[in-house]
Amino acid sequence: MPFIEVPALPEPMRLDPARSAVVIIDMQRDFLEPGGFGETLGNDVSLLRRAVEPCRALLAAARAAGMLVIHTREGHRPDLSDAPPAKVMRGNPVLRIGDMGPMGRILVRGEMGHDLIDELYPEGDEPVIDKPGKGAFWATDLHSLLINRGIESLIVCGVTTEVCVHTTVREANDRGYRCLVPGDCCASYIPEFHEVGLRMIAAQGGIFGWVCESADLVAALD
Ligand code: C5J
Repeated sequence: MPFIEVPALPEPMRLDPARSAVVIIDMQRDFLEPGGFGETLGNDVSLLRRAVEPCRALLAAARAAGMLVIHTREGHRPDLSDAPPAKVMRGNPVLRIGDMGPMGRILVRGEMGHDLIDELYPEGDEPVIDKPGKGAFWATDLHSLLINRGIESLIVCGVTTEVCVHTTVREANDRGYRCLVPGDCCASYIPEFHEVGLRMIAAQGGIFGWVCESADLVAALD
């Protein structure tokens, strides 16, 4: 597929689909379903559902265009040796990371809650990056996986906008990747943070990247 141009802020973005990857951040039960990490922190997890259908449609278009699709999951080793005490002990949640909840141990790899939601489950050999932090580059092999495939632009989707999506976009920007964020493919427990988070990406001439509507991206990939 030749270069595509996507209407975006702060300006239209030109993308080479062969050198671009879709990165879906943390669309896990622990964040989207009742009884998981997100709910233990006092959040209304239903607020994240709005990103599911736009992500599903974008994934279908990206797969049809032959693009690389990568999924991430936030979580920790069962012995929590990669979980900073500052993260485990913060706040006053109903259950802490590692505690047993209705979907297994909270934010622990291999548990039901840690896995991706059925609607956005990886297909074929799509890589899944297990990350202990907020950013998808910290303590993972994502950067080498992208370099080795000649990827220069990322389409970053998922949850939550101002936390793991933002951290990943910032990390990617410093590593030289051009990032496009389809805003409706992201969501937050705090809707105003979602809105401001998207504005922060595209502000100052696109200080972290570009922001678009997923329908425009899907149409460009068609
Ligand atoms: C959070 C995430 N919010 N995936 N993780 O702790 O945004």
